[in-house]
Amino acid sequence: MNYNKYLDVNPEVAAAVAAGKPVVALESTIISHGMPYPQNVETALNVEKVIRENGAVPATIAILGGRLKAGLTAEEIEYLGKTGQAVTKASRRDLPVLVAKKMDGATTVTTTMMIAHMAGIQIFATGGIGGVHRGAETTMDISADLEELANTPVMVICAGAKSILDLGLTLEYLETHGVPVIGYGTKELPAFYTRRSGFGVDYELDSPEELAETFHVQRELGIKGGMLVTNPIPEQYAMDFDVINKAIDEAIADSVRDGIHGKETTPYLLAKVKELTGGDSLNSNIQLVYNNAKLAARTAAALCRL
Ligand code: PSU
Ligand code: MN
Repeated sequence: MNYNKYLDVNPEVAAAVAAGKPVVALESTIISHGMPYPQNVETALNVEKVIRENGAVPATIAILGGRLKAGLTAEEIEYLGKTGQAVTKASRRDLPVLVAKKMDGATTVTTTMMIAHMAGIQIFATGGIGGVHRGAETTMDISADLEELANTPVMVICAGAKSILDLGLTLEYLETHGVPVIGYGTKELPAFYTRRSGFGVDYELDSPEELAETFHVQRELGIKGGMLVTNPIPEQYAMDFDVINKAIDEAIADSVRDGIHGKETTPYLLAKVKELTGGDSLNSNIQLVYNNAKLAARTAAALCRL
């Protein structure tokens, strides 16, 4: 396979893609910015294990020394986890400078989709996506993740979006840009920590085979763009709706008071919510990522059978 000159695909991942075997992409902002050390590294390594146990090859994605990497070593994951917030959070607009200047970057949903696509990977598992922020009607803060979903043919399996965002406007944006939003075993958009949000999704699908077939048809129809699969957190790890929403409201009030904006907003809100809810939210976060990894591996396997 002739890869882009700035891309390094780890040999195991390259061999699997070439042989038409299942591969699942994973992002690295969740490691550097989404969780504290050392739980971030432990989780990232376990997610890879879950993917292997479910029949696929994991490809954690990042930018290291200006190289786009699809598939990291355990040492590279440890490095990203330990360096934490000091690694640049890399969205689409950051790539040219990071690569030209041979810098490191933790990939968001946006850049993970981009690099996965460059490496020939179609399925990507994560925790939550970015979206339209509350107050976006004046701040215009809309995550580049939504635009990437509109343009790049990768299926993103997540646990919905946190209600740090305006979930209603996020769904409107995805609708305008033609992104299918699928509920896995549900007709309601999950809100990351909780199985419910009060907002409906377009379609419910109930098996990895149905997800794979739908994505396959999207490709065969020649429709550009990705697909968003929202997989509710397992019941036993879900948080109390009122507890989590109170913490989120408080985190948003603090961010307004502290004048937080731009790419800092999401990491700031995530850290505040974690602080306000103690270890509970971290454990929920870890468990929902494992749950998404399992579904992604099975969907990747089903896609390979088509
Ligand atoms: N939402 C979460 N957890 C995360 C992120 C978002 O619940 O870790 C990360 C993801 O990497 C996502 C990025 O792609 O934040 C979105 O950032 P922004 O809103 O600045 O586009
Ligand atoms: Mn933003």
